Amino acid sequence: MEFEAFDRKMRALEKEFDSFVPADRFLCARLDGRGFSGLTEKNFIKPYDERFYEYMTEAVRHLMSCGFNFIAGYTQSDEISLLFHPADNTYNRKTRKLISVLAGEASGFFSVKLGAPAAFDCRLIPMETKKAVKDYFSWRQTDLLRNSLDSCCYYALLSDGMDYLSATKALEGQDILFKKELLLSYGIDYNALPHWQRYGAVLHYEQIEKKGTNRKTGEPVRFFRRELVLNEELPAGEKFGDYILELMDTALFQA
Ligand SMILES: Nc1nc2c(ncn2[C@@H]2O[C@H](COP(=O)(O)OP(=O)(O)O)[C@@H](O)[C@H]2O)c(=O)[nH]1
Ligand SMILES: [Mg+2]
Repeated sequence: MEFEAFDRKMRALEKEFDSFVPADRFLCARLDGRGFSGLTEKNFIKPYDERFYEYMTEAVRHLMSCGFNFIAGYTQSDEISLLFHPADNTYNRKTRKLISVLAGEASGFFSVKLGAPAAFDCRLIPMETKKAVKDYFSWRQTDLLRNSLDSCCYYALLSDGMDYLSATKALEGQDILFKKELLLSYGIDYNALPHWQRYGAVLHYEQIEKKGTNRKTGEPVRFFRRELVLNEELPAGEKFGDYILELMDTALFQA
């Protein structure tokens, strides 16, 4: 078989199951640390560690600066949700390229920060409506609210000498009030914990006003530059979803 025909045949194999996210869908990517329960146990303070949080927010910054057009990146625990700009058409929205490149960028970046191998998986969430985008982000934040309270209680009990199974049993079926009171008995006021531990953090673009000097005239000038900013004071629940939609509307207006 001549090489061209052979090449075509082999390339067709690679493409057989390629799929593309339609341009009219809103799109999110979610990355999640692979086996981070073990990785954090070994390398970070439990249940929350400022250094881990710093690596995660820096990973979001890296992802938002690596060639895609994202409106916002939300991080909570070991996960990152990225909202694509509706006009972003990188790799023609080919799913395998988006998934592999984003997982690769996050994994490479985090590994360098940690100084040891670390990996992220990635999935895509195509959505038909803005309401779905709002619900998606509210849902991820609710996931954090539930997990963070459990996590704090769990580690309080473990540090009190309880074993894994007894701690899990002690929390089973208990409501929020019980868990908050349990924490208070250990001197931990859950409501006073740093905001990011309970609500996560968002990186998004803002037009920042800068001051400079006109080189020719020497006169002071003002100009705007698009910069990534970190919001660590996020609203909760439905309001968080609304906040993400506001960021999207601002980005669409500026485009
Ligand atoms: N030490 C520490 N662990 C964290 C922090 N944020 C998230 N984690 C841990 O990361 C893990 C994330 O859960 P999950 O993705 O379900 O577990 P995985 O499948 O092992 O990656 C949990 O075990 C969390 O306790 C943090 O700030 N500090
Ligand atoms: Mg994980």
